[in-house]
Amino acid sequence: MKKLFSLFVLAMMVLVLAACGGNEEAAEGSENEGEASGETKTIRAGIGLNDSHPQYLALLEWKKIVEEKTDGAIKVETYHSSQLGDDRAMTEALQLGSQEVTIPSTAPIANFVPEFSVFDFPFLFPNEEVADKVLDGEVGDKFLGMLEDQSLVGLAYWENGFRDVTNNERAIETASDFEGLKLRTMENDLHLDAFKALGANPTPMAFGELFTAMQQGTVDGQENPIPTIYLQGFYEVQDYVSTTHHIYSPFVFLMSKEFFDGLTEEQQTIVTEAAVEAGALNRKLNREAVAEYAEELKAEGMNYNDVTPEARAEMVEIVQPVLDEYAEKIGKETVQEVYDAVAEAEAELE
Ligand code: TK8
Repeated sequence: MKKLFSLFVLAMMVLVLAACGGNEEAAEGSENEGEASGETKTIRAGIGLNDSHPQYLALLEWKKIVEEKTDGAIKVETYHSSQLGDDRAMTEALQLGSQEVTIPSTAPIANFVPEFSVFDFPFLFPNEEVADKVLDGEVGDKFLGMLEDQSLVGLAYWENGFRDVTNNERAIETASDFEGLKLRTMENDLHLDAFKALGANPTPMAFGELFTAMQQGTVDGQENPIPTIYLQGFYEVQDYVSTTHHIYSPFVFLMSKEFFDGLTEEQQTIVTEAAVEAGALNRKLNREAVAEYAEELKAEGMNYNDVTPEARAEMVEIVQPVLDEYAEKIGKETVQEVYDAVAEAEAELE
């Protein structure tokens, strides 16, 4: 009996030592020692649009999913209205590790990865369904992979939307109406060159400075999707809105690569899947809002005109030499791959 009892005690001791050793391994071995010690990681997530925009509402949904699924191991602080800076500054902050998440349009991203300009080729995407298929498919993934060299991780594509022109001079009915217009553009050379080709006088400007610039007459107008035009109150300082729908603008949910690499595999899966899930909400809210907000803009006294397909076709013809020039810069094969993916998506959706 005594021998049996001693053996039992010995076995218990071995088990207890093994268990402790296991925990120490987890602490040392896990990519993030903090988790083993229960330390919370904080994500600073900033955007330029205000807190009524579908982009911010979807960011709050992302925060909710991530905090719930990580049981609070990750805490998300959300900032809107350019509180942490403009798109380029926030993207640079991710590269430096002083911010963890931002969700800019592809246009400013082209300053870090020039290939992203292809998504700002006017009239590339005929509708949202084709855009979703291409962006959420192989081609979209290939472009997200290009971000890693810039110390950035692209988790998902969200939606800014089809961009329309507002200004204080005249309705844009045909390409000639752009003549001499001082138009603010995003900080993207393709946007600048395309609007110059249309006869406008474009000025690149951070989004956070735009409202004041329109209020003071520094610029005559700008271009953004209807939800942004309405929710940012542009109707207070703009008289005309014309549905050029000249570009479908994707957002990219960006995370600092340094921060992403410091997450456990499980946390990486959680933040990525949450970005896709919240992105679906962003797209849904954005699309549901366009018709209602268009009516609101008219009710606020804006002169609202739809641009005809013929006028759009004329604009494409005028900017085509600019697109050919950028296709050379970006790589004709890369550009062709995107156009082929658009054609394939259209065929599948027919
Ligand atoms: C907001 C911008 C905005 C974009 C622009 O930060 O700059 O006009 O369309 O949504 O990213």
